[in-house]
Amino acid sequence: MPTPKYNIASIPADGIGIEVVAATIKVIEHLAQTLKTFEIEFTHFPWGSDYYKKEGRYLPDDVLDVLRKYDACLFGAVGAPDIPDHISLWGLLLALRGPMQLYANVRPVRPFPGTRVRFAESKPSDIDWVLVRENSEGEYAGQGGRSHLNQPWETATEVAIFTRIGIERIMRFAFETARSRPRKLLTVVTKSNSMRNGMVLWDEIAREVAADYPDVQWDKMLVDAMTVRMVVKPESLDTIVGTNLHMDILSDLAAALAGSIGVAPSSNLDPTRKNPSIFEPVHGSAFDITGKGIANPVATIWSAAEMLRWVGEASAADTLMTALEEVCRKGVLTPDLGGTATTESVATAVCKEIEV
Ligand code: GGG
Repeated sequence: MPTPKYNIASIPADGIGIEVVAATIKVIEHLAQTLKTFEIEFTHFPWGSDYYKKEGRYLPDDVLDVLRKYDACLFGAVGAPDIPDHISLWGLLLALRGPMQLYANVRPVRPFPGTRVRFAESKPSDIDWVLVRENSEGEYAGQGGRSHLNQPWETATEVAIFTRIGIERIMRFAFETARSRPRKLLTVVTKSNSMRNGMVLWDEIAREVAADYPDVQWDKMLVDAMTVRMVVKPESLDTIVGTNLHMDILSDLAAALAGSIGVAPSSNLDPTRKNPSIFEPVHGSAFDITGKGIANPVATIWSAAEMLRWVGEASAADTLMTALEEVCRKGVLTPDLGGTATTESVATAVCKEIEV
């Protein structure tokens, strides 16, 4: 059998995204050279805030055709101090997630070696969650506008769009995810007491889809109550699904509770596989530490392991995760985790550990 080869689009973009993607590519190339069970080639794309300043746009017009030639994308982070966040986010990341229908954003959360759970009463074993974020519609539908500018009655609307097809596909994805895990537990997060249209549709579709998964035990929570449950009863949760905005917020809380956002990975998946999925750390561009060489590469390396799993290299992904965890267990940690290691030294240590 010929050795499989994967072509990956690399979009480091901004700030520490550039540093952690470079470190991750070094690790993945080393993994491929060591294992010799697959080949991988990264093609670099310069899209980000510097490109925007030169070209007046974050992405070229043919970006979707370009990216569809690749098996997957590895993304860094978006955001620059001199560009409003809504311009950079909508110009780059959201301009890819929506049109490519990367509707399932999967964010596993568990304490990683070198981190400690943040709530005094929690044990590390209490947190082992998979957060499933609806990634294509809802509060991020981009609908709304401003009128009566600079008048006392100036008005802004931000319209959340929820479709039956959009809710049903993420709900099925979440039930499948819950079914694949040992505890087969799913919590559906909404806000259907005050949001009486879209959120009620979420509740109705959750009940309909649940009928097809009698082996999955599920419940539903209002998002406000969910924040309390994540802190005081973390062991009662396993797989969690919710809207784009709710899960954006809850996944930051989850990462902080488990230890650090510096180790939190994410996968933006098109489960139909018509478009290349995008793998990226949950964290942003962190320009306060950009250029210092101390950004934590763990979240991006873990995201790249999920990318390998997605393209069909589960065994290589396991090898990488074992090496990554061992490096952190041995105390090779960046300053956000209380260590003195650099981005580069963590990557070098993971490369060495892969050879063990
Ligand atoms: N690597 C992820 C990243 O750059 N995130 C920037 C951000 O602000 N994302 C918001 C979102 O995912 O909704």
